[in-house]
Amino acid sequence: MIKILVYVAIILAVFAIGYLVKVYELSTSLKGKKQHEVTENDNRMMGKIMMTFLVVFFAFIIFNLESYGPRMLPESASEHGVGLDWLFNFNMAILFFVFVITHVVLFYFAYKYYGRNGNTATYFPHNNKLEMIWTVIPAIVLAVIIIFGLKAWNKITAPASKDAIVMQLYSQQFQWTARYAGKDNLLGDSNYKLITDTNPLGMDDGDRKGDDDIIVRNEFHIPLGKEIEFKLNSRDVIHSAYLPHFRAQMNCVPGMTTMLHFTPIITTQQMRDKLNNQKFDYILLCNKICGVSHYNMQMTIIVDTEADYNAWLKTQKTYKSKTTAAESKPVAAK
Ligand SMILES: [Cu+2]
Repeated sequence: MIKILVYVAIILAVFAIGYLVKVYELSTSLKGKKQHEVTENDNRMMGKIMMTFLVVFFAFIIFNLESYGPRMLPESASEHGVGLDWLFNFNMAILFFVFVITHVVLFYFAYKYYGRNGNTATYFPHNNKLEMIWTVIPAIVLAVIIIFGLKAWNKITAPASKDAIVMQLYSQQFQWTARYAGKDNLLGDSNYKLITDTNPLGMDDGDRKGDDDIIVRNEFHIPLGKEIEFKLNSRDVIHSAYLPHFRAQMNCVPGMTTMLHFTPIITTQQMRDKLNNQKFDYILLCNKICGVSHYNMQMTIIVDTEADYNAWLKTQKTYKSKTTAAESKPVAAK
């Protein structure tokens, strides 16, 4: 009911303003003034409005920075992410600098040099020096940004080091499965044709490399300070593995293997202490709208110290031990 009343009030207010404008126009025509003549007073008023806008606009920006700044991601938990954050801040600093200067000048000049009767604008069609300045300076700044960007990009997309821990992240509507390559650090072969209810990754039982693989759902652990190489696959549509705290993202494309790698530098517990939030967890998200439950396609990541990681890994069953246990029930897993 209140909503309807508010709408009615807004509509009536619009009508009222319309009528006021009409009354004003009639009164000016009665006074014998030209209806659309712009007077010096009007220009001065416009100048003041421009100045007011400048102040309100920057107050609004500061308010937004204050209220939404704390919602930004915490410091990077991966090695390369530190450099990426630096690059991001470097770009933002340049943008903010230019943004503030251009806007202050634009609105302040509109206020200071409002149209005065009898004043004419200076005819200023061309100035080589000025054009040189506004071409060369942005060109240099852009070149610096691009060089820094390319350097970071080349580092991130370079092949992972040979001793990186190999893992697979397998995406499907709407969940993630993680597979560790195990002791041999080699992922066993898999084939989508072998997928069944009990073999959701389509593991090839004939490939011995897969025997020591470890498959986990819901959450996976990675060790601090060790490079992890993720091989990404998809069972159905395009998904995207997004690990915001590690500043990493890569598409998972059906029929091909994509890759990303990073080195975690802050454990889950350290990050919880830093953020003063003991419920904090790193997260793997899907960042491609892949269907109705896309929003809930996520997996928890735990960054452990190496000792904790090894202890956790020991509690996990290998693919071989799981399958043999399933085949010959009472026999204990190897
Ligand atoms: Cu998805």
